[in-house]
Amino acid sequence: MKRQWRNIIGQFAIEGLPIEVSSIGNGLINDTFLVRTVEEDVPDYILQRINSTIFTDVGLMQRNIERVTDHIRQKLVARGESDIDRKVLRFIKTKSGQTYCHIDDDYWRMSVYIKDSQSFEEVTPEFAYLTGKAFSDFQNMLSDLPGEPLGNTIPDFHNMEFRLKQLQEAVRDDRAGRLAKMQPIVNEILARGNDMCLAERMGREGTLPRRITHCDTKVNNMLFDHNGKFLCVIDLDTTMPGFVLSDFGDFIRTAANTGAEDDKDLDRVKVNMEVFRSFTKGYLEGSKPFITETEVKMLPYGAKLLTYMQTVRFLTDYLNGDTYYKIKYPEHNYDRTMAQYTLLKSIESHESEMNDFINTLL
Ligand code: GN1
Ligand code: MG
Repeated sequence: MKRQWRNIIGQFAIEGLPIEVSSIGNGLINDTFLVRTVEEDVPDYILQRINSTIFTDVGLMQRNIERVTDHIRQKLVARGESDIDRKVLRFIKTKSGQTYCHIDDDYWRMSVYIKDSQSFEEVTPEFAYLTGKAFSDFQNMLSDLPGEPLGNTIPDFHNMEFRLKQLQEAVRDDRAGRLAKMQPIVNEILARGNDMCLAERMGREGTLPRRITHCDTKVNNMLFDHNGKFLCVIDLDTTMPGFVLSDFGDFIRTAANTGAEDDKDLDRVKVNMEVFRSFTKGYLEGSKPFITETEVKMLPYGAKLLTYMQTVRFLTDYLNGDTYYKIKYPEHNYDRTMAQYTLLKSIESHESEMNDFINTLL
């Protein structure tokens, strides 16, 4: 193992002897590595380089994560759950007691790698139901987090008005000279702007509450065991105050898409209504203790909103010349934009069917 790795890992109070570091996961923001240890009875670890251009207040983010994981752990203990280390992330402190370390220009953190776990890019309807239940349980457990509200890790992160403003600035500046090609889509996107800012208006009027939300409930941010049973939610960076629509919507956007987030074959991209129905059923069963009727009725809107928001964000990044998301090839953000936009139109065409389904559950 390279000296540079030894130096970083050596900052943390891990058990065992690290022998190998390899890339893992496919997040678009941070860099994630698996650190294997030599001993059989000692865990392996996840090491992450935090993208501090995007997460500008690493201390605040780590404090949020610490509070969230401690609280969930306490709840699981109180319930008498078994196998708790596979149901909530456990972060490793540095030898000086910090939740992250800062070396040269990089910020690093480590957590225990959850044994025998796997992640997926899509789920079967059966597992969507269980995931919906487990996921609302995550929100439910956090509904009585004591103390101050969590900090806003990235201000305005899921604020649609702000995201549209960023798109308008990207259009105005046309920094990468890509606007001409995108103008028709830009027009179609902006035409939906007013409708898509409804949640923000309701938030201001006090008719839609802010709760603790994960804000990145992509299906690949969830771990499952080898039988496909939900274990835990990972990637807690953006856990902060938000609307339940965010988390419901991001799950549908990713797990109920018959294609990939960046599919070049747009014929593959559609909303899978069976996954939608199963997840919704599970989600509503688990969210009963806290969710309001207004929130329930707006869940299909949430699926549309998050897909719209992701279209706007990929489009903005494409127009800006790919400054935010990691890309694997030059037109990657173009393909992502088109795939998300296609999914948005599919969700729009199923919206009344989604609403009808919700009404049958109410
Ligand atoms: C990013 O880091 P990752 O890949 O889990 C992004 C999300 C987007 C997602 C799109 C901090 O999540 O908001 O929905 O990509 N995270 C941040 O796949 O911007
Ligand atoms: Mg992730």
